[in-house]
Amino acid sequence: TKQGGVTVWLTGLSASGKSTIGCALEQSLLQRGNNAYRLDGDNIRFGLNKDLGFSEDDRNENIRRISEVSKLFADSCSVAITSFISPYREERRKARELHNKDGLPFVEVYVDVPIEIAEQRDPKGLYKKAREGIIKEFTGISAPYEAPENPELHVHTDKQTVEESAKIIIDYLLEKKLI
Ligand code: GGZ
Repeated sequence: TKQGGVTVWLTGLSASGKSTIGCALEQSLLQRGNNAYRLDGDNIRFGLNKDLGFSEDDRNENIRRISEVSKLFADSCSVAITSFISPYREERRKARELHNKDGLPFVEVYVDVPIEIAEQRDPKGLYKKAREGIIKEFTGISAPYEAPENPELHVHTDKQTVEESAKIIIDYLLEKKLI
């Protein structure tokens, strides 16, 4: 039978590991012969959403558009993998609802890491700039992050490797017969 589509929605702080896990997940899906497509800041915030910044309104519009696009990919029988902070619970709920009303499955994955560890990683020096007040409204420092209460999956990137986290997601998709 043909693969059905699904959206795997990764949420978590900056430097939590969303993009890295998304890449690993995409690779293993493609190797298994599944269609997969990754949406992340590099292909969305510099294109479709280049008019948006990081105010609460802009983040919500960012997530709304990404929800619509991921739904289209899922509808085309692909595994859509989204890697965005998506800090607001209500907007993630709306993304789920948008999928569910079209009968498309939505798998929320909380990519969890203590903020201290994310701040130590600071691969782009953004936490430092946020502490210095150079970047305003930075998630976890001067803007909220509302952790998921009931995600389908919860991975801890300070305790699990990228491969382990990706495998947890693949195993879930297999168990639920979504791939
Ligand atoms: C949070 C910011 C900010 C502010 C720039 N707050 O680690 P990164 O660099 O590569 O990922 C972060 C990315 C967040 O964009 P999202 O589209 O995922 O955010 S949201 O879902 O909230 O709309 C970070 C960078 O953009 N960045 N300024 N103020 N992250």
